Amino acid sequence: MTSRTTRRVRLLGGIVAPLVAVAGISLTILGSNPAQAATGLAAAAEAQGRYFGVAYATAHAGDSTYSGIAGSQFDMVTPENEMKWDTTEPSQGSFNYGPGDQVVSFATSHNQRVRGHNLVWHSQLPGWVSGLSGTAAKTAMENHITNEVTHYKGKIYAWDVVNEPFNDDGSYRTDVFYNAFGGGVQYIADALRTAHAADPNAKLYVNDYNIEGTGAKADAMYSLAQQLLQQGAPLNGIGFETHLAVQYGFPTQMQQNMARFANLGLDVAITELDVRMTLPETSAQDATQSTYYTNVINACKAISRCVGWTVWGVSDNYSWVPSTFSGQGAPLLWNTNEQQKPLYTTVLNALGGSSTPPPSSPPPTSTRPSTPPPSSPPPSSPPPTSQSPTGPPPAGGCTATYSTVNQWPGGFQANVTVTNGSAARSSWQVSWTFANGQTITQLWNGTLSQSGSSVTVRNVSYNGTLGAGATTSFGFTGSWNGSNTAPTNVSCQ
Ligand code: 9MR
Repeated sequence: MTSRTTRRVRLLGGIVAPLVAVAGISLTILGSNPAQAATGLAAAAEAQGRYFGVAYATAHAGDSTYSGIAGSQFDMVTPENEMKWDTTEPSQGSFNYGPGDQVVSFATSHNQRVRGHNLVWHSQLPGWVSGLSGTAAKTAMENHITNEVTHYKGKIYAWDVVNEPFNDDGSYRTDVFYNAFGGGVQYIADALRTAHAADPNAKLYVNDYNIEGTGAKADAMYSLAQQLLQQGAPLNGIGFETHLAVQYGFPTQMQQNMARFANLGLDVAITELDVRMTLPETSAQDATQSTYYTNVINACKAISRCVGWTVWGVSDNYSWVPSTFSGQGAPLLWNTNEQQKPLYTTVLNALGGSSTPPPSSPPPTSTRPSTPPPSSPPPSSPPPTSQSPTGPPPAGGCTATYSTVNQWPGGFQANVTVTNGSAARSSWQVSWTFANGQTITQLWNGTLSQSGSSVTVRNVSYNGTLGAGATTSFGFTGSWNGSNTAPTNVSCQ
């Protein structure tokens, strides 16, 4: 967001577009977080199948309070600036992944996943790119995406492939990419396809601000999502930045607005949450801020396909707000002295957590929803089926449970939960043979090999490590013909 958006534009309350369930769209659900128990906000989010993330900046890595909070309270990390074009390809063909690698390494060492931010954006764009046109611009965009996504392949849970494509009135920003491809849908579809080719397992998002509530900009994003899905572009989710301000009101019908995107078969996520106010901080503004945070937590909790929240920074002292909006600040959960604010407890409670958990409570292990939302695909045929192993997992072994979670003519979605035995492990693999010649078309949170009817799925980098008794899961969509029985020979090792 740039200074031109110094005020949250109050969008006129519009009519919520009819909720549309589009037949045949591949569903995506997320895999589990790492097995190590999360604490605080992350634990509370995980307990109801979501994540709680933070924008992390390597510039503050030397501040141990900052790093300590970032490493312990969150289970998802977004690099605040380190993966943007001006850092990663400052001159053409010269790539710099040092800062981004540092963020990935921080996340890995704290068992956190990473949202990649971002690949294509009009801002923080080096001059050599803005000066291109036509084929040269197209090639530069595709080359940048391919290089960066390939560099981080297997390490990124989700990419903001295209960031902030719209003006506040819902028209496209006519940036270098829009101009080169001759339209918004064209460059965004191309960017998504290019990213998908480089890392088929990463979730691919379009991300923007001022689309949280209903209005022209949200409608424009909705129309874009529909067009992308209609042409089969690999779009998995929409990011709602959610930079709010107490003085501009809460977005109109946020939950309903996000739900219509989820009902297209997409994930939705709160990607850059903060709520600023005019300084000095007052108790009245604090109260409004608490209400807004609570509303945002509740809006996401009410939508099955809302996968999690990310706050845009740890503490007020490092927030982007004061330098962008003169006289405003205090938008985050820790204050300028990096002390927890009462707002922290408000958010924790809204998530369903408690700041003083009973010592006997077990840490959360399995963290993802095991079923897709009721609103997702084309429900037609038979009820979901599931195949479960009997008895506890053997010591040193693991078990896998296969569930058909949705099925429609010619297609289906399934989920496999892996439960570790009594010995910690760093990798796993699950195998089975399909009885009816089913073919997997897209798989997430695992690495697939399928030869004829024989399937083997191995862990990906972020879900191989499982403590004793811990669980994780992967999912996939597939095609079937004739019948689609769940395999009974699922093995885990
Ligand atoms: O927080 C980021 C700040 O440090 C940068 O100076 C700024 C540059 O544009 O970008 C900030 O992050 C933005 C994010 O990448 C995209 N959405 C709006 C965020 C706040 O401006």
